[in-house]
Amino acid sequence: MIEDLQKLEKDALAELAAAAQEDQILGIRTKYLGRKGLLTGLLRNIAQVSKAEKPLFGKRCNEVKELLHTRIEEALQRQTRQKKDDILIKEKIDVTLPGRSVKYGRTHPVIQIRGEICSIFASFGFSVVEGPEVELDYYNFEALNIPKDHPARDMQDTFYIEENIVLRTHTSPVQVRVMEKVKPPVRILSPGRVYRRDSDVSHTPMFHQIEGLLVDKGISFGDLKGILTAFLKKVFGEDTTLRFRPSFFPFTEPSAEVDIRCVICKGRGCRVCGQSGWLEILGSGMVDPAVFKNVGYNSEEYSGFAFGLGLERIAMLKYGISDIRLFFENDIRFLKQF
Ligand code: 2NL
Repeated sequence: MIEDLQKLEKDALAELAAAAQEDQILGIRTKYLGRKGLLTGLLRNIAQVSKAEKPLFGKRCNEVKELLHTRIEEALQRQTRQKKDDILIKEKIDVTLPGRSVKYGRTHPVIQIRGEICSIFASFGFSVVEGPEVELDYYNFEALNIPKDHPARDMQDTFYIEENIVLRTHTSPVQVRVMEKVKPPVRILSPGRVYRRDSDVSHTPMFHQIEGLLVDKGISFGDLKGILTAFLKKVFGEDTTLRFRPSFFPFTEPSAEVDIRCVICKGRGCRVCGQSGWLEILGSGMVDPAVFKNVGYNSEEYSGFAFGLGLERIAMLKYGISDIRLFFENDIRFLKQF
């Protein structure tokens, strides 16, 4: 019996030394120390041991039980520690690695120009107003004295939603809506997206426009020249030379295009100005009495001027960009430069 006990102890310790997994260790515990385990079985058979040997056998049994119990607990603790170490090695965080940098966006060049122009006119006392991009034919054309047979109203030039609903081709309808609601004096600026069926290096189907309108008693063409000259000198520099050239718009009379001396060649003639030495910047004029009549203003009492310009064109001239489509490709390498 004593020999059996000795063998049991040796076997158990050898099995424990070879056990790597938690369930293997738990299996050894059940096998030897469990209620139906081998050591428990030996103790149950103590009756077969001679009287003289009984005390020694009992003592040895308890010693073996103690020893196995302690060794099994140790093995389990080692196992738990090993599991934690494995996780730490696998999911190690290197705190010395450099952080991931945040990529900053920036304001689109067209929107930068819009901000500049709005602040200049704000300093002249103009307020900024916005309105719908999907507009009634009446506000986009009819109220602005654009006749039914005007080429701008053709399907080739305008996006039609329905027979009487269009994508606005300019932001003038915003100003008509304001004049319908408020009496003069009016001093407003209307920036926004406009849409025309056109597409090449200098035209996109959508572009940004700013229009301005000033209506009061006694406003003359001299006021138009004074305000637009002050404005263009602020955008392109105080030494900018201007030219007011007679033109035609259905909603202004008289009308004038405003050109500046070419910023690229200083007037000598180049590819950008088409050898003319001048750059077309904006269209303008004194509001036509027909438009005043449509909004219920008395053109005997009030007069005013209006103007409109394309923001992409201004940004192209200011930054020397030759293809308008670059503004809308969302290429970060292009946008980062402004
Ligand atoms: C251009 C020319 C212009 C206007 C816009 C306007 C608005 C009202 C009444 C009269 Cl409500 N006129 N706007 C006037 C002259 C020219 O724009 O070449 N735009 C890109």
